Amino acid sequence: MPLRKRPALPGLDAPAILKEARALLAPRIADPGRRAFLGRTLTLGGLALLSGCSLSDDQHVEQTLGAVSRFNDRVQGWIFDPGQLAPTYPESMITRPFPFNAYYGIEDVPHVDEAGYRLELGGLVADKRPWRLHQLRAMAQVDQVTRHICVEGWSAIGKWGGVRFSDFLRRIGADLRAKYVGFKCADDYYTSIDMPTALHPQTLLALSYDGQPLPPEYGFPMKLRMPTKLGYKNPKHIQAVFVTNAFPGGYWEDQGYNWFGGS
Ligand SMILES: Nc1nc2c(c(=O)[nH]1)N[C@H]1C(S)=C(S)[C@@H](COP(=O)(O)O)O[C@H]1N2
Ligand SMILES: [Mo]
Repeated sequence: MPLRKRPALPGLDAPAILKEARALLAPRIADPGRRAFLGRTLTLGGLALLSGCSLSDDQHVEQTLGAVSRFNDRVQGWIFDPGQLAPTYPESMITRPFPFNAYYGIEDVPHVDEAGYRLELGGLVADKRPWRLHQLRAMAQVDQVTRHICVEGWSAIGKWGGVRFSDFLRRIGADLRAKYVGFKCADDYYTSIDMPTALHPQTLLALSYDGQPLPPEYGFPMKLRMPTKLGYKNPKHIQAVFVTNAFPGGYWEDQGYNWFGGS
């Protein structure tokens, strides 16, 4: 049992709450000295002040950690440098076989049929005509060998090819001043990203994996591949793309994962 001197808030696990708050705040503090400082100085009172929420019960704790996470989104958005590139790797470093992950097992991977497939467009987009795969293949293609980092504790290097997402957004007349781009997937997964990341030069609407059409398990017919973001921000089996100023959330983000999810 951890020794607690003054249980100021009976029923609340203070060390656990502070640990989670530090984890939400720390990734973006580059200087180890300042990270350690945060580790020593963040108290429940400080957390309540920072978030503007009282910590009187579990529901308030949830709200507070949510507020910390949104604060972290703003900081990450603010320090995100649209010109800074994520590392790329030689093909000899590709992880084989590349790991599969989803919120279900590999036996439940959706198999999308190319003949009937249309990518739907919505929101602040001038030309909402749906797209077929061959139209995307006709656009300029880029290949990229980058590292995918999953919060479940693994990372792997893979090679994705496809259309620069910024080219696609310009082509459909997306409002590039809008805040968010949202994605709906064939398996009920959904997520959303900030516009600066959508326009980042390494953000790809990926149609291929390792030189072959994207296999079903890695997201056929297409996934959004962003080496600047954690795995759960990279939607597979995209069915619809929409541009909006209304916060769209995401499958894991709505369950508490940090929304910005930078890597
Ligand atoms: N449609 C969809 N996209 C998804 C997921 C999912 O369950 N469904 N899982 C995410 C998570 S948590 C990870 S780590 C990666 C895994 O991609 P991979 O199978 O290519 O390794 O997909 C992301 N995109
Ligand atoms: Mo993940």
